[in-house]
Amino acid sequence: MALLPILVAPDPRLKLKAVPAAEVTDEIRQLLDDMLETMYAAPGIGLAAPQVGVSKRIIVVDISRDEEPKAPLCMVNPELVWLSDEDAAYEEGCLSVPEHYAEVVRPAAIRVAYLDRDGKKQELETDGLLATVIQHEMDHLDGILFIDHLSSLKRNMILRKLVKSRRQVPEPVS
Ligand code: K1U
Ligand code: ZN
Repeated sequence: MALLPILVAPDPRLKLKAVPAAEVTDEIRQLLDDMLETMYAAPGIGLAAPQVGVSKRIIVVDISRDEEPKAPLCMVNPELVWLSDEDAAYEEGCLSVPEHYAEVVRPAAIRVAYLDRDGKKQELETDGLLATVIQHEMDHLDGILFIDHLSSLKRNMILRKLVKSRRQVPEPVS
């Protein structure tokens, strides 16, 4: 297993539309394991492959609490097949937009079709935080960050702060 570096906005690789995985191979299973390890270490409750520089339609999610057993979800080529008419607002964060949080409104419940780590077709209907995190991660697959759901004023303020804080970190000596 390996910890993967997480890209930070405004990295242009975060704005690309990811391509479907042709099939679930051992290489994809290794990527899923590395993404889970990276997500738990961050710590986070979700991670999409584009955040670690891999432009493939793959996400991992685990919203279990520290005191609960781990409940990792691995989704390859996820597709939203139903969205509720009702909306819900959650305070969202993102490992690629560190130290910034904002309320985002999304459909409250979803049904998502995907391939599991064995390449088997699955469907999951869910709501609450899990529905929010899956939609947030699926947005990453289309190059969309949670700040793209905010006003351009708020988004640009956050992006300027991220650029400024990156300038203050010394470059690693190579
Ligand atoms: O960067 C990401 O896509 C992961 C992101 C997922 C997310 C969080 C909240 C709402 C929508 C999507 C995170 O995990 S940010 C970190 C976080 O929320 C968290 C970290 C540790 C414990 C609990 C939450
Ligand atoms: Zn994110």
